[in-house]
Amino acid sequence: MKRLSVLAAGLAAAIVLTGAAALSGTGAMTNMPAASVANVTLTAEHGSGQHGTATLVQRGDSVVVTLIMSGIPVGVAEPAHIHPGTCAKLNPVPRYPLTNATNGATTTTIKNVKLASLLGGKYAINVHNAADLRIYVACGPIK
Ligand SMILES: [Cu+2]
Repeated sequence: MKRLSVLAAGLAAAIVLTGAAALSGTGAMTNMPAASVANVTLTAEHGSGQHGTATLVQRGDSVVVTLIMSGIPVGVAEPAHIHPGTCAKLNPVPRYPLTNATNGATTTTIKNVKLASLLGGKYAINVHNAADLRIYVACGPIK
């Protein structure tokens, strides 16, 4: 059911975007609004078996990040952040902390940030082992 609801949310976002483009009255690429939704796939690292998705949505001056993970041990909350860099070469200093990741959805509102500034492969979302922060258990690039 979780996967279905994620698909439904993505579909709803696509419909909203399509509607916004239609209402803008122009199809010219140069006049297209900046992307307001970004989807990130987090894959397991270091054999953690943990993976997930993140959805970043621009809401006014804030970006709302919804992180949905699976494979995290029951009752464990793992630190998660947006870091500069790529998953292959991550700057260890977080740029934006996220709400700790659990099995299920966690949501963070990052104030005063434009989604566009996070796009283009300059940042990645990572999740850390709760007992040893140096161990990354999952990572996904923000494209
Ligand atoms: Cu981190």
